[in-house]
This record gives sequence, structure tokens and C-alpha cells, in this order.
Amino acid sequence: MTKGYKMPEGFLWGGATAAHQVEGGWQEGGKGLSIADVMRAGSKDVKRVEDPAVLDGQIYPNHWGVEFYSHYKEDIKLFAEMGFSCFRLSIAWTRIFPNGDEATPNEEGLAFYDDVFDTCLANGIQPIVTLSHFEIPLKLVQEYGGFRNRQVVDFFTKFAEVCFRRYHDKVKYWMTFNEINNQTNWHDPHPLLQNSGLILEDGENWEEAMFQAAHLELVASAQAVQIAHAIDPTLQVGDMIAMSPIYPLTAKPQDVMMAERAMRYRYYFGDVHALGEYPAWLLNYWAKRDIHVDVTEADEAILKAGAVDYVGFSYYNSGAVEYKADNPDMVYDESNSQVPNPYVPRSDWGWQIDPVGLRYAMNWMQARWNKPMFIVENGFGAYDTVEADGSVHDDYRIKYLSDHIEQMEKAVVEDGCQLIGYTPWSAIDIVSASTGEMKKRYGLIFVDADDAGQGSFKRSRKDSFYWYQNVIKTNGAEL
Ligand code: P53
Repeated sequence: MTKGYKMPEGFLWGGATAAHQVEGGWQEGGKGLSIADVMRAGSKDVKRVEDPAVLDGQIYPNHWGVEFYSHYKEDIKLFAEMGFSCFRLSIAWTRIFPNGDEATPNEEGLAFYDDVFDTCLANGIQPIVTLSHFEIPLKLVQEYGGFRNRQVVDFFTKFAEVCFRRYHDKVKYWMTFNEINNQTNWHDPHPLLQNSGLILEDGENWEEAMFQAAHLELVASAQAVQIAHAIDPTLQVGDMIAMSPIYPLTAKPQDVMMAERAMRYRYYFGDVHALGEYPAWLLNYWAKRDIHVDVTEADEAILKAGAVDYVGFSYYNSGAVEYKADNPDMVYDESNSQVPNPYVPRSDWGWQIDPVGLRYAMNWMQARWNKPMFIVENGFGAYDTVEADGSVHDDYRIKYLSDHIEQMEKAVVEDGCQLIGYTPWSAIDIVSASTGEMKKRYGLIFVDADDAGQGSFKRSRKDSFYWYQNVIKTNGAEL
């Protein structure tokens, strides 16, 4: 057992999930189709693709998730048993607005989340809610072009407003778009793993399309912040950034500059969210590369008035870059610029494991954005083995979480970073977002289901469940 620091009084400990990865019930309660419902299963080696010809015998793992839709009462009880004081989940947009463009919301969907939140609160757990977690309504993608269309901003802000009005007494902490910056890592013409719902047209400049869609999401997010505050000034609305700090491979000045350029490209979303305006370098970058983004004066005013209250982020790994002579302008390209870091180990899925990177990233964000932060994802996707007696000895997951929490505590107690809470990914096994697998397991609770959705869906406690229970009980002192 490692010795950690006790966290400040009131620090929120919990776990995280997302609707499409846990709920299932894809056609229950009047729910419509989201992009997640048409994502086929993939694997470590086979990319997931969207396939709107649903029900044609392919495997669509998000149709069942881990059946949280019918198991939530039991699951929330298990979370309470671990001692959670908060639980991060997302609202499936298509339960509230099944196609995204309806005039009125679907009462059955609203009632479902009322009951989920009430169950949490009755168990002493505060829900932390993401509005859009990789599950934009399919119709908004296919018929409206996703966030390349300003009408979709209105659909999103209406969805947000309905949720804030309905749940403001039950939910204090909100986030707008999960991992909004994931889309810089996107060269394929499909909307997987991003909330902008962008499908590229033939020959289109992907970078321009991405910046334009991201701009409208940033505007929609800033509008949502203002709507929330108008409804209830106590609401806290955050952004959600996939934080994977990018190091220079060496101390060579060009490598250091390349890393700086990579960081600002990957995290400008956070600058706009937190500071309310575009950084100068990006405006120059657009001009130099002949990228045209429609940013109106009205947009600028919305961004300025809708700065987030806190910075939510996920942390899994870090990356590295080096200067290459064939790229003298140091243009950062997320898919091709990264190089392996020889100083850190990797998971079975190739993710670089770097606990110190969490402390580094927290300090970087605190200095840059000066907001309270919330670690809303951090965890280890791994193969788990169930023993004959039903136990799961996931010491690798315990080690990963323990090492990261230790660095988190140093960032708070020694470095003075402001941190609201910590919700590891994931509270319970989920369907992996990038591969659609069940066997890439993240949970503290095991769910008996395989990649094809076969199994009893019975829940059981992993070793990490008991370990995390003690972390919470000692408020972080025993890791
Ligand atoms: P999976 C990429 C990089 C970092 C985090 O990921 C990412 C992604 C996209 O997969 O996603 C977040 O399941 C995301 C969760 C996701 C989790 O990380 O691909 O917010 O929905 O499950 C882990 O292994």
C-alpha cells in the first residue's frame, strides 16, 4: 500500500461512464438513433465504422452496452457501497430529442434520468453530467451536416436548456462536449469519437471543416454556459478536454518548440472555453494556411460571455514529438507527428502509461486557464480474468490508479492545483469507445458480457472495487 495525501474536505470521489457505453436500451423509452447506435464493433486492429444500415446482422455493441438502462438501481447501490460521493454519466441526447430536431422533448426520456438522478441522490451520490458524449442524433448528422450547420447549435442549446431546467435541483456540475479536442485527431470521413457529427465531402479540406465545426461547438457550449447561469446561478458548467500532454522527445530547442506547437494545437479548445477568445497564434495559423472559419462578432461576444466555470478533463497517457527536417514550419499533425516515448511503458492497446504526466498536465492547465479542475476520466483498459470463485484480481488496474492518484494528490497538496474531484474511468465495465470491445475492460465492477453481447450481464466486485473503497474511506491517504 502506498501512502498518499489526504484530500481537502469535500473533495468528490466517484466514477465515470457515458450513456452509449453503458445504457443499452437503444430503442426503449422512445429513444432515437445516435451515431453510437450505428457504430459497428471493431477491435484493437479493426477500426470501427459507422453503418447506418442497422439491424442487418452486424454487431452494434452500443445497442446493449452493459444494460445500465435496466440495471441502474443495482449499479448505483454498488457505487454507494464503494463510497462514491459523485457519479459521472451522460444524458443520451436521443432520449430527450430522439431525432434532435423535435419541437418538444420526449417525456419518457426525461423521466428516466429523473429516476437515475433521484436514485443517486437517495444513495448520497451527486450526479455529474455530460450533455454530449459521442452521441449526436444521427438525423442531425445525416440531414443537417452536424456542427457545420448553425441550426445544430440551436438544437444543442435547446437540449441543454431543457436539461438545465428539468434537473437543476438535482445536478450541479455539468459538462458540454466530451473530449471536444479529440477531433484534431481525425482524418477519416466519419464521425466516430467526436461530437461534431461531421462527414467530409469529397476533396474537402478536413482541417478547415474541423475548425469550423469545432467553432460552432465552442459557440454552442458558451451559449449553454450562459443559459445555465440564467436558469440557476449555482450551476457549474465545465468543458471536457482529452488531456494527453505532448513532450519534446529531447532537449533540442526545435523539439521543444515542436512540442509547444503540438500542445497549443491540441488544447486551443481549452483556451477558447476558459479564456473566451481565440489565441493569436491560431488566427495567424488560419491565415497562413488559407483556412476560413466563419467567426462573427456575435460569436465572439458569446464566447467571451460564456467562459466555463471549471475544466473537466480525461487523462490516460502522454505523447511525444520531435522536429523533423521535412516539416520546417513545424506543422503539427496529430495522426503522424507523434513518436514513441522510450521512457514510459505501454498498455496492451499501446497506450503510454505515465502517472507523472498527470501532475505535469494539471500544473500546465492551472497556469494556463486558472480554473478549478475536475478529473472526470482516468483509467486502465485491460484484459481481466475471472477466477473460478468469481473474483477478478486486477492488480495492474490498482497499480495504474494508485500511481495516478498519488501524482494527482501531489498536484493538489504540494503544487496548489485546484481540483473538485476525481472520477476514474470507469465505475463499471463499459463498451470501449474506440474499439467497441467489452474485453478492453476499465471497470471497478465486472460485467459478465462478451464482445458480441453474450453473457448474463451479472455484476461482480473486482479487487479494485475494494481497493478504491478504502481510498475513498481514507480520503486518499491510503493508496
Ligand atoms: P477507449 C481517445 C483518447 C483518449 C480518450 O477510451 C478517449 C479516446 C477515444 O477513445 O476516449 C475517452 O474506450 C472517452 C471514453 C472512452 C475512454 O476515453 O477507446 O471519453 O468514452 O471510453 C477510453 O479505450
